[in-house]
Amino acid sequence: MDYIAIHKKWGKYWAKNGTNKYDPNAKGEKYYCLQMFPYPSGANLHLGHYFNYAVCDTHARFKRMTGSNVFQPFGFDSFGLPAENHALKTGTHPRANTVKNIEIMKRQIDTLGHMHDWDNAVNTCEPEYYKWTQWLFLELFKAGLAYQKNALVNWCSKCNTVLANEQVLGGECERCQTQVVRKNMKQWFFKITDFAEELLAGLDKLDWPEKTKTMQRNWIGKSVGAQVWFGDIQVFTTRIDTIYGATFLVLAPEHPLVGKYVTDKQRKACNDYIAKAAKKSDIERLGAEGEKTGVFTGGYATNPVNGEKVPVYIADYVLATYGTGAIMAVPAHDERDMAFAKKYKIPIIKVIDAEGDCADGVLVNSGKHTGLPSAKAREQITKDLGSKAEAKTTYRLRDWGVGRQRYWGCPIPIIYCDCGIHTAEIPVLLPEIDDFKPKGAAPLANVAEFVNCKCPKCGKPARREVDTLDTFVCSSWYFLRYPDAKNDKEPFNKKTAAKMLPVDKYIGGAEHACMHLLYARFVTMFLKSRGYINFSEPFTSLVHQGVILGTDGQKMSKSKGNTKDPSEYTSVYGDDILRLFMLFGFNYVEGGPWNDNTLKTVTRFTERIATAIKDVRKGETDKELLYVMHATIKSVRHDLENFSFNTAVARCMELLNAIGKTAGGTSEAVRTLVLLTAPMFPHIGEEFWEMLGGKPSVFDQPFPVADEKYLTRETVEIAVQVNSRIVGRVDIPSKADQKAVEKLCSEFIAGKIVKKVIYINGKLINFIV
Ligand code: ANZ
Ligand code: ZN
Repeated sequence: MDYIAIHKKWGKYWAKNGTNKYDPNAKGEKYYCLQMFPYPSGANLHLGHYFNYAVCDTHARFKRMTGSNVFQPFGFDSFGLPAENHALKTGTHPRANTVKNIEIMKRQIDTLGHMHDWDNAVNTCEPEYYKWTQWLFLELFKAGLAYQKNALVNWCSKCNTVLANEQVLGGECERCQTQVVRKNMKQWFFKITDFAEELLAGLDKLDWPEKTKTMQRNWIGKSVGAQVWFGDIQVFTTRIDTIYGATFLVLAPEHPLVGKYVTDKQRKACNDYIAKAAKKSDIERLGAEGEKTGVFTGGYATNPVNGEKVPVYIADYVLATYGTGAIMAVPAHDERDMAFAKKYKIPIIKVIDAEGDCADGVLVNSGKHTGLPSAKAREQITKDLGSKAEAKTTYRLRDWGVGRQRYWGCPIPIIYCDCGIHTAEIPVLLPEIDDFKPKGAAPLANVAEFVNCKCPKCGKPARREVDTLDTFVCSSWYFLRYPDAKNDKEPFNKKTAAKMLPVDKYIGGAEHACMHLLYARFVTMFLKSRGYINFSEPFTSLVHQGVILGTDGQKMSKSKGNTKDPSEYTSVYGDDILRLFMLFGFNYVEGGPWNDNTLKTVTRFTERIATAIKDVRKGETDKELLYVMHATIKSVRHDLENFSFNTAVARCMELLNAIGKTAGGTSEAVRTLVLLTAPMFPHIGEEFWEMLGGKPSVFDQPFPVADEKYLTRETVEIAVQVNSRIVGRVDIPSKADQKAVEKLCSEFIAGKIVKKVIYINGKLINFIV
């Protein structure tokens, strides 16, 4: 087959006839099928893109054929570091690069047969889009949820920018692996913490991978406990039941009360320690392996439950940003406190009698609370401490730092004037400049025409904000824009959003579990709270594709030299065969190492379908083929619905084999096979449909429906064993019970004494004689 010619032919046909256009008024229930949009940083699509876009398109086309009105838009996440770093490397302007790359990627997305409609495309670096990203910022600002504060931020000295906590992996910048340092800076934040409880509660109802939900739960990190005052030091604890065993307190090195407790004698040691701690990342500080270090302040506080004096230490395993930045340490029941107490020779008092050291149990050594079970004791002690304790729930989730000191991003629409901080008229356009290199300060600060403006309130000279927004802000709402991508009056029409959203199926990498997916949920909840939309969860159902590894079993990467260029395959076989190969060669959610042995299998399969079409025989379909055909329809429907593509292809191969074996007519089965496989190789599918005499597009045909009445075979063949060795096979009526089967097998046991019969329904009978 001339695959390349087939691709050209149908690509042209679709373009000319608008086959892939989305008609909001077409019949069928809307089905919003969305794949995470790509960064146009490198020029060419890689195999990961194919695995996401081409393979998922098979699901979308299947949904279309089963009667849904499928909306499967496409766009580009084009602001941000990847595009900017690429531009820095190649020396070209990020805009020029981005525009060029988008054109190339668009062509590739077209040729791979993705069923989308460029009329609905979004491109986040264009003012038509980012004007509304700025609108979102202003909405948050007006609601008091976008604010500035001085904060210790994660700073990457190579990217010259602030990173969100989520962008720091193992203490390193997720992009360039440079050690991240902490820097105190005034930053813009979104108050995602206001939605912590809703973000947590919403997870229960979502059809998402359990692992991803768990990651979000841990990231939000809800802790139910109490705040307790040891004098003026307030600690947060989840185990107030252990308070009689609190033999010391620990303040984070950054804690504001450190100065008050440090004695003259201890001052130098403390200052040295604080300086050292400032250089470590939170991850290093919390690491379980690391030795617990700290220093005595020389000061003491009072345990409110028994009036005893406890020494106050500084240690970096207590984080300033969590809870109250101070803890009561209970070495008998907390591993870190134990390690610390042993090192500094602090008393260890056991106060809980339990299976494990850290488990709940019954209180001992605990004054009047002795004998209470832990849960009851937590309640009672909190109550008995009166104003010195208070039940408290905390979250690990921090507000989202959104300011970036980079050029290639969405400008923050804020104006500073001596008379105050004001919102700017949008869009605030990103100026086209030549020197966009990061210098530690925002590159926009050097662009006088941009910075200098008139105060919208008093008319005096004022200055624009020069930080740009984290690119995750751009992608936190794009799914709302797609159904209304050309709207120049508002970010999206309320009615359209109500009709088209939420997204029914969202597909993308698992690495987005705690950033993009959390931010998008937050923005959705926020917009709902403002009455713009009527739903609080953007993505009803989520699928993560697996990772495709190199032939060596390692993650594909240029540095390892194990990458595969898709064009190596597509230039010979066209995109459809690559798609079919990916469908067949991998478990979609598991991924796995690249192995092109099965490439032959799928081309042979395709060629053999072509032959079956040419050799099609009129006449009645025999019973056996009808059975296989309907069983295949049933499985393929299930598999394409559930992203089990490899098994769907395998079942179609079985049907093809059955067609090859039958003595009866084949036209009905061949027609069914062509319809079942069409979504798996869309161009070839159209060609096959035409070869059968069908009128294009095959994707306007209904997907075959299994008829249950063919799914019970009248007879089945079972294996007959005597003493567990196979002695023959017999055909039995499929409804026959064990007694009837035994009778049919009597010839095998003639003259023998049967001691026991093992019958596996419809498969095997074993006579023990
Ligand atoms: C006393 C205690 C006794 C604790 C015990 C635990 C076990 P989660 O569940 O993760 O919220 N903690 C509180 N603030 C901290 C901070 N800023 N940095 C480091 N650790 C901090 O953990 C809550 C527990 O972590 C708190 O309960 C506190 O130690 C510690 F047998 O208080 B616990
Ligand atoms: Zn002013």
